[in-house]
Amino acid sequence: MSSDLNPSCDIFCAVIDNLGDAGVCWRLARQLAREHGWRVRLWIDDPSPLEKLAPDRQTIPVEVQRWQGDLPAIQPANVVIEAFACELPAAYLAAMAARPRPPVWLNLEYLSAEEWVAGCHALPSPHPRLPLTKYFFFPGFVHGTGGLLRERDFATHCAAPRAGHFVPPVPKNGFHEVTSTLGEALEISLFCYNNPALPALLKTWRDGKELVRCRVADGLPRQQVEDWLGESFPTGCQHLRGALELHAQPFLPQDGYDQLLAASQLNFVRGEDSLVRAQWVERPFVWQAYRQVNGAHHAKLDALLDRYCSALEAGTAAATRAFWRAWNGQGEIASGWPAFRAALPALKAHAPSWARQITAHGDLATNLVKFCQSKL
Ligand code: TRH
Repeated sequence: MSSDLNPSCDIFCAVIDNLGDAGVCWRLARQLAREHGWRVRLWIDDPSPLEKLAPDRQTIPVEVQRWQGDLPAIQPANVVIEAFACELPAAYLAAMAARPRPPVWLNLEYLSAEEWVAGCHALPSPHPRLPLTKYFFFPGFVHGTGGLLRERDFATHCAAPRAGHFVPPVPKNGFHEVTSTLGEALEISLFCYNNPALPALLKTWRDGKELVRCRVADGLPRQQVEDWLGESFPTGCQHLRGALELHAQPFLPQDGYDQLLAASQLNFVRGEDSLVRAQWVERPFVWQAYRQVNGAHHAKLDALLDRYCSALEAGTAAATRAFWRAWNGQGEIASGWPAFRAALPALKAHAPSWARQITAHGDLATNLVKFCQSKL
């Protein structure tokens, strides 16, 4: 049994269909190891997303193990984190129950701003058969939740972009460097799921009076822009259509993506982890929630809007709600753009106090360490 000061920790992660499961688990593992001295093993069924999220992960003191089916007979850690209810291997669960002092067992939940989250955070759930108790650990924006993932050195690593991480894409395959004559551009980053509102938004920017420079993330965003362009748009390529300059951005490591967000004036983000990062860089942002079949993502969207807009002037709040909802399939995006564009200076001014407000009750890793220390 290691000392309680630097416990061992097993994090289990099942990669569903995007990058966030691996993105969140890697970020948590890295922070527990680097900032809290925990001895962390990350058990992940598909480690491939880590290749691009964290190419430097060999330099981080986290042991990454491929998890497929049952694990070999191993000694469970002092702390076991089951990410997003991924179901622990049966043999591992039995080994947990066989320990003289069972591990602290947490289920790391998905992020939501909804009111009910604080009431469910840290609730115990006794195992029906085994002498084990699982605790629900909910990230969140308010006191009484587990807080949000944020590294201690966030401000420094974001302030000084490291060479090679975020650089404007160099035109490739003979694509000429495009330059526009409209002067200063509105710098936008685009990271989204398939979004029916995107073509209308691209058209609005193309036909507008202001130059918009949009850095398009690889994957679904780039494919949708390529469809809209009607011609190839490979990574590193740039196209100019009217007032819209489109850059096919290479996928960046997580720290590099933070720097892209910080270098932009408006960030379109999605899911969970990029949503949080967009708030740390203190820029206006638009969130596309991960679509849920029963439409539950609309409640998540409105819950975050309620909190985020509560301190905003009425016109800014209304423009933000209308545009975010249109981006999530509720309303017409083109008509929402002018008011939202006009609200950007107010949203930029709001961003620092919002970031302070949502970090006021501690970061997720530190809150998790404190919770576990109270149980070890
Ligand atoms: O990829 P996502 O849609 O992940 C989603 C969510 O996590 C969602 O909650 C979950 O239910 C679903 O997966 C299964 O969005 P998210 O959460 O923003 O994760 C993307 C990660 O990719 C994040 O860590 C940021 C990172 N990223 C980079 O590191 N570099 C890049 O260039 C880009 C565009 C993203």
